[in-house]
Amino acid sequence: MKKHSAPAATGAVQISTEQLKDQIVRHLHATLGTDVNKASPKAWWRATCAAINEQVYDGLRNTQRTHYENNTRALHYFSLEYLMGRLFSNNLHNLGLYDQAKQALGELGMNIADLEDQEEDMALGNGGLGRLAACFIDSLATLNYPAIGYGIHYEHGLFQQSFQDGKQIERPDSWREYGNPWEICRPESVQEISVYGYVETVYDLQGRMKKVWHPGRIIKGVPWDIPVVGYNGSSVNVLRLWESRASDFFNWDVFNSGGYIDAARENIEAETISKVLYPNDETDAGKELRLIQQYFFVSCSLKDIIRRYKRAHADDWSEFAKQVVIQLNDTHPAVSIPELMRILVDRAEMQWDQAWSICQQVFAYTNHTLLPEALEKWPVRLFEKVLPRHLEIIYEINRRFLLEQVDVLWPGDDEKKRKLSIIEENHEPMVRMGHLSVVGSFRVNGVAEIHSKLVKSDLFPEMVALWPDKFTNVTNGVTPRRWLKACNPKLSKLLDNHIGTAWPTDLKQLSKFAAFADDAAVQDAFMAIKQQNKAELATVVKKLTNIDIDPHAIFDIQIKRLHEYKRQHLNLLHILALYRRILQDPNYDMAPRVFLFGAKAAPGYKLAKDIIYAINKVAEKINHDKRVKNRLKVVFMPNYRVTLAEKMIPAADVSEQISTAGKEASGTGNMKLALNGAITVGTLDGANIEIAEEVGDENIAIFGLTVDEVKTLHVKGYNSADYYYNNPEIKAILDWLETDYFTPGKPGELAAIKRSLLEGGDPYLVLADFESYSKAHEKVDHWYRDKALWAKKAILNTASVGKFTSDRSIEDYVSRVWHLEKCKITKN
Ligand code: GFP
Ligand code: GFP
Repeated sequence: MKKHSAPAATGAVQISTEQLKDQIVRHLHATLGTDVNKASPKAWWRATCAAINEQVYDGLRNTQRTHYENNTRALHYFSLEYLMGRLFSNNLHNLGLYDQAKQALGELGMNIADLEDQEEDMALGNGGLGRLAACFIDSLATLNYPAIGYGIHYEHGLFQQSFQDGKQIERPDSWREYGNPWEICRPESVQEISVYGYVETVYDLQGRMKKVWHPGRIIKGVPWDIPVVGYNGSSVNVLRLWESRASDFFNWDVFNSGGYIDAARENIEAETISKVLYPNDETDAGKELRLIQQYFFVSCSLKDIIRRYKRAHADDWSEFAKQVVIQLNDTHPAVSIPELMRILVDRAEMQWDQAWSICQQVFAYTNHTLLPEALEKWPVRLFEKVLPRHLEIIYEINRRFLLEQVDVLWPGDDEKKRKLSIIEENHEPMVRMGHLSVVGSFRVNGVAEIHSKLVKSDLFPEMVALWPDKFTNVTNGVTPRRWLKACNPKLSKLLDNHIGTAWPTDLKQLSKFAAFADDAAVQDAFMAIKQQNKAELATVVKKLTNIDIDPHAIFDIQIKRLHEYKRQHLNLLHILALYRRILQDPNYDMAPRVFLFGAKAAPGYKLAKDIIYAINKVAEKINHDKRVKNRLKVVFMPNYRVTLAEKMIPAADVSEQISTAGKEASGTGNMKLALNGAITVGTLDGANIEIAEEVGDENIAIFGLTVDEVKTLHVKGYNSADYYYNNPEIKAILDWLETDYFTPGKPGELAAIKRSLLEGGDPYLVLADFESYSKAHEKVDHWYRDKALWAKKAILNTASVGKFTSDRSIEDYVSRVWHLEKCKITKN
C-alpha cells in the first residue's frame, strides 16, 4: 500500500461568513427549490444542513481515501442502538463553524436556535447503551482512529411519550418521515442475507463432508451512511445503518407465478425487520423478529467488512485479523461469531481451527449489565427455525469448548460443564448469548471498575479461571463536545476564559479550574450561569407542562430509563416524605426544591408505568397545594430524549444516581451532570464510585448500602416489612399511596408500588436505603443554603471529572483491546 509522505493536516474548516451565506441561499434555491422570501423554517434548516454537508463530505472523502491508501486496521463497532439525538449544532461545533453559522443565519434574518428545533432526534436507542455508542463514535473520529459503526436503520426509533391523565401514552416515532439530511443511501453497497430453510449434508468426490444451507428466504440490506464528524477538522468516519427490503430475486419469483398478494406480503415481512427499535424489557413480544434483526445487521455488516477487505487482499485471509477488530456492544450482535465461522468454514472452505483462530482474534465483547433478565438467551428451537446452520456451528463451538477447555481444567466435572455450556439444558433448551460472547472473544470488558470486578467474580468466575487475561475494564465516558461545549455554551465560555480552549479534546485540563473554587468572582460567575440555565429550563418546563417553577429553588434531577433498579420510586418516597413533613409542620424548614424527572418506561413494563403514573399524580397534588408554599414542586418532563437532556443537564443542581448497589453497571448521566456542576446524591454503584474518588467525599452525597452490604443482607434474609413496621414515616407514606388522596375517588390506584415493596419483597432494597437517602438529602439542603460552599462544590465537580471523557474510554479500548493506530487525515 502507498504511504503518504508529507501529510497536510486538514484543520478546522476555513470558510468565510459570506461564503456560508451564499451556500445556504444557493441550497435554498437549487436543493430546496424555494426562495428566501417564502422559505419555511424547515427549508432554511435543510438548506443550512446542505451547506454544512458540503464541508462534511469533503472530510468524508479525505478520510476514506486516507484510510484506503494507508490500508489501516479499523475498529468495527456493532451495536443495535445509537442514540444520536440531533446533528445540526453538533456538526457545526465539531467543524468549528457554529458561531459563524449563527452570524450568517442572523444576517439572513434567521435565528439559529429556531432552526435547531426543526430537527427530529435520531432516537435509535433506549438509553445509556445507545447513547454510549454515539459518544464513542464521536470520540473515535475526534481521535483520528479508523472506525465504522454498524447498526440498524430503524424506520421508527424509540416511541414518543406523552401523558394522558398522568399515564404514559406511546406514539410511533417517525424521525425521517420527510427524509433526513444527514444520511446518504449507498445502493452500490447493498448486501443480501439468508434466513430460515434447512441444512443438507453432502459429500464431495474425496468423500469429505460438507454442510449446505438452503435458505428459506433472502433479504436485502440497504446501507445508509451517516457521516460522523470529529472535532476540529479531524476524521469524518461513518455510521452505517442497514435497512431491510425484500430481495428482488425472491420477490419477482413469486410475482411471476401469479402470486401478487404473496409477493406484497413478502415485501412487508422483509421490511418489518428494520421497522422498529425494540424497547427494553419487552421480553416475549417479537422474539423471532428480534433475533432476525440481530442476524440481519451483523450478517450485512460482516459481508460489508469482508467486501472491503477483499478489495485489498483478494482471497488471502492471512491479514484479516490484523485489519479487522469487531466490538460487540452487549450480546445483541453475538450471532456474528457463528456467522463469521459459517462464512469462513462453509463459504471460504477454511479448516475449523484456522477459522476459529481468526474469530478469536477479531471479536471483543462489552458487557453492560449483570441483571439476569437482560442476559440474552434464545430458545434452541427458535434458532433452529431461523438459523439452522448457525445452531449447528454453535453446537460445534460448544462441543470443542467443553472438551478442549472445560474438561481439561476440570476433568469429569459435569456440574462445571452444565454451568459453562453455551446451551442451557432446561426443559426448554436455550442458547446463552453471554457465554457465546465470552467464548468467541479475545477480550471481555465491563463498563466501570466495580462492574468489571463483578463480571469476573459473580457472572463468569469459571471463564476467568480458563482465561484470566481475557477480562478487563473500560470505564464509560461521555463526549464533552456535546455534553458541555454545545449544551452549556455559557459555562464553556467561562472555562475558555479561565483555563484556555484545549479542554474539549483534553478534558483533564479542567483540573486547572479547581484553582478558582474559592475565588468569589468565579463562584459568582459560575452560579450566575447556572441560574440562567435554570431560568431557560423553567421556560421549557412551562411550555411543555404548564407548570411554573422557581429558578431559585434547588433543581433536583433524575433522568434515565425507568426501571425498578434505578429506583425512581425511592425518589418518589422521599418527595412524599418531604410533603408529609410540610403538612405536619407548616414551618418545616427546607430550601425550596424542584424535583424533575425524565424517563420512558418500556411499554410492556407494568410497574415502571405505574411509577410514572404515581409520580405524575403526586406532582399534581403537591403542585396545587397552597400549604406547600412553593417549597416543593414536582415535574415529570414528557418525551425525555437527548435533546431534552441537553436542556436539563446544564440546569441541574442535584444529580440523582440512586440505583441499588451492584445493579447499575456504570451510568453515564452521572458523568454529564457532574461535568455541568451538579452535585451527586448517589449510591456506591457503577461509576458513582469513581466519580466520588475524583471529586472527593465532601463534594458528593453518598448514601445507602454498599455492594458487599447488599450481598450480606440478602444472605441474612431481607424482610422489607421490618422497615415498614419500624419506621413510622415509611409506613405512613406507603399507606398514603393506598388511599385516594392523590387520585380522588379512586383509592388503590397507586397501590402497586406499595405491593411491590411489601408483598413483592422489595427486590431492589428501596426501604432498606430510604433513611440513609433521606439523610443525604438533608445534608444537600444544608450545603445549598451556604451559597459560597455550594458554588465551591459545584465548581470542584466540574473541575474534577476530566477522567470521564469518552476520549479516555476510547484510548483505554485502544490500549487494552483494539490496538489501533491513529491515522491523520490528509487533504487531496
Ligand atoms: C464507502 C462506501 C461506499 C461509497 C464510498 C464512497 O466505501 O458505499 O460509495 O465510500 O465514498 F461504503 P467502502 O469503503 O465501504 O467501499
Ligand atoms: C446500560 C447500563 C448502564 C451503562 C450503559 C452504558 O445502559 O449502567 O452506563 O449501559 O454502558 F445499564 P442503560 O440501562 O442506562 O440503558
